[in-house]
Amino acid sequence: MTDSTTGYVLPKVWTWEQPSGGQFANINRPIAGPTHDRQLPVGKHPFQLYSLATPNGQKVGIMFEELLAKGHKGAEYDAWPIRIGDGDQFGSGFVQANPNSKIPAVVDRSGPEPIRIFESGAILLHLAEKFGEFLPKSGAARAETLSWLFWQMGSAPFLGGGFGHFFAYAPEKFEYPINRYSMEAKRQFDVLNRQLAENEFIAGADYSIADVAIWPWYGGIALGRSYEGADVFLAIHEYEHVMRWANAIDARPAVKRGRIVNKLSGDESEQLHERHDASDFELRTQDKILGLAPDQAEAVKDDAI
Ligand SMILES: N[C@@H](CCC(=O)N[C@@H](CS)C(=O)NCC(=O)O)C(=O)O
Repeated sequence: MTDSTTGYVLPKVWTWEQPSGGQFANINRPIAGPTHDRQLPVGKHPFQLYSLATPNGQKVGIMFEELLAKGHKGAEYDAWPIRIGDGDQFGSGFVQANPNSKIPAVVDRSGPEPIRIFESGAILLHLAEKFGEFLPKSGAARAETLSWLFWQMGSAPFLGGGFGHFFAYAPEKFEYPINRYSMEAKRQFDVLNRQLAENEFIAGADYSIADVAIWPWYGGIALGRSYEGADVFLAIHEYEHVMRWANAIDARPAVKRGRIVNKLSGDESEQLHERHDASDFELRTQDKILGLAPDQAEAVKDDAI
């Protein structure tokens, strides 16, 4: 079947022939599994985080920092960067931690046997249950929190993989998908706006893993940090309750720390490539590392591992 407008011939069976040309096309492939042998590093703390500070990655850095801020010393973690643009997610060690080859992945080494956890929602749930924080124990409040957590897991792919992809990353500006996903993105912002008109936080009166999951995606766009120009394009300022909430979450000290964990781009003072200690936020952001003489900078990096 040939499309009369584009001339595209729809084959009977799809085959993988060449990268599509969009940003990140070189890391996309239609098969799973490892492409190369590479073990993951393991640090000294009970939790090992393998991630990157994308919205999905930020959730977990924020969660660890919130738990530590509450005094849970058992939530100490080492955070290692996974350079998805270089294909680190297809290394054999990472695939063992996450057979889906996507960041974030966590290995919980606090018990007798290491436990792998992948999918950011599952990681937040694991940590919330383990430390008894940011998730009500039972009843309607727990159901509400889990509903919003899973809302995020189901909705954000339309925001990121749909709207964000076609607005920012696709090789051309295609009107049809931009219209389709802008409509859905705005509908989702309206869902949040209505909820936040009645509630201080996403799932009610208390800050929860629903906020931790939703803020990096929706707050990121609201605060103009994701997909340059998307906040204006989607007229996000009209969602006044989302704006109020996005700014309030952004002001939390643990969020300020957690969102820069494994951040490899942007302002150097907001890049913490590896996190092994609370002092790293003060001492080992890239501006600090690069401000040192080269031999001292190497010493700082080596010492961090
Ligand atoms: N549903 C997953 C999505 C994870 C995901 O899509 N991660 C992206 C970065 S935000 C990734 O690792 N992409 C690399 C790739 O697709 O190869 C989660 O929430 O953990």
